[in-house]
Amino acid sequence: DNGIQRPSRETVSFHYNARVEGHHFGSQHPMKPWRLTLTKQLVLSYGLQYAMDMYESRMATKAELAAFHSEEYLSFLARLNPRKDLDKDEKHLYLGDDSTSLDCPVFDGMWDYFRYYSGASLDGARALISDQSDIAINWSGGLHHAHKNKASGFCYINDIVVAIQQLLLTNTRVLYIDIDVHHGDGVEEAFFSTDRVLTLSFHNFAYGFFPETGKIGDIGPKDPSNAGAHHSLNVPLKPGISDDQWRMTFQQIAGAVIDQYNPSAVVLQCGADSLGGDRLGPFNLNIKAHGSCVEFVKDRCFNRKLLILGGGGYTPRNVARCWTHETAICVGAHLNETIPAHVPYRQAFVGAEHGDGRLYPDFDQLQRVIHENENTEEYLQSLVENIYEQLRYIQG
Ligand code: ZLV
Ligand code: CA
Ligand code: ZN
Repeated sequence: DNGIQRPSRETVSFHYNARVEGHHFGSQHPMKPWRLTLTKQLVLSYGLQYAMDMYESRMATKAELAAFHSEEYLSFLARLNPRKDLDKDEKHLYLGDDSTSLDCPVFDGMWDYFRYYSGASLDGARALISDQSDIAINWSGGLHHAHKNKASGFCYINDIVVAIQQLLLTNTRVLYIDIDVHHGDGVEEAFFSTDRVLTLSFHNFAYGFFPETGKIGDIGPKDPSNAGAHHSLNVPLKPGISDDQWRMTFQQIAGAVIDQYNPSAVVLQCGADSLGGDRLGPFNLNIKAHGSCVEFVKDRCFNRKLLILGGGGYTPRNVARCWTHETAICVGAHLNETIPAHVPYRQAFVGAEHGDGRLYPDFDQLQRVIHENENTEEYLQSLVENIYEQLRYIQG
């Protein structure tokens, strides 16, 4: 014992504005902002609001978003509404061609929706910078595919990039970790040429699986004199990864990256589409395995600022379970396995197919589609060794 005392607990702040909830991408679209209603209700029913500072987030301004996005693109988004006849070229330029623009439809109130989820990430980043908070949470954010000039994969505004830009005002190095089942391509691209942000994405990689980028050898600019060389790291996993394999791979890699890069702030995107039973993702993870990443990063990042964001997640009851569990990890609480009787929408969590009113149902026993595990121990070990090799070029 060296006599140095650990302050008893970190201050956790929760950034949310319920006005994100009422927005709809369309009835056939997998992205349901309603999952945020369910998450909020579950967090409140467990009483977690008494263990955190709760902030009603404000809308980000256009000027704040212009730190990353172009003025032209933002003006286009601000003018969009479903009753407007769109110029075909402009639509193609900003929302993609006719097949991809189904991913990013035009819907009512979209500009407000973008500014609310981005405002919450910015508020979180500022609470960390001003030392009002040690761990800031925004489950409505984490929209990692948006580019400077273009919407992509359900993401129009990249709240992660603007939040990281904020953190860079007072932090020399920011580490971005992304456990959404999709590759965090927009964030990687935004910080491709700098060594002040290291991006690390774990994702499913397969031909035909969106966005089809993020191979193990994709480590940043090829030109070694570019500061960003070696500062993009990717862990391409295969369908069906087990809880134990995930924990091992994540801890070996994230642990080594944190130690080597030594950031003063970490942003963790917690996309819940890496859970078993997700409508889009082919992984088999249970909630506690997903949450083990938050636990691990929180422990390793004692004395560093931590921004926790949402992301994908297409089976709303499991998204709510997952992010409630992860909120509890942040505040250091243990939650009862039985979901409180008084939670609104409790029926979403009951019934044999919906997890019997439990917080931690065993997805292997619930899933209708079981994704066979294609990850061998040899394959995963080769990924870990490959990353260790890359880390020799990183200076902390
Ligand atoms: O979770 O989409 O595969 C962060 C995130 O990472 C594609 N999109 C695109 C490329 C051409 N295709 C097909 C376009 C389909 C448009 C509608 C769906 C509709 C119903 C059910 C599933 C999808 C869908 N779209 C599944 N995967 C896609 C991906 C985009 C995935 C974005 C993940 C976002 C929030
Ligand atoms: Ca990812
Ligand atoms: Zn995703």
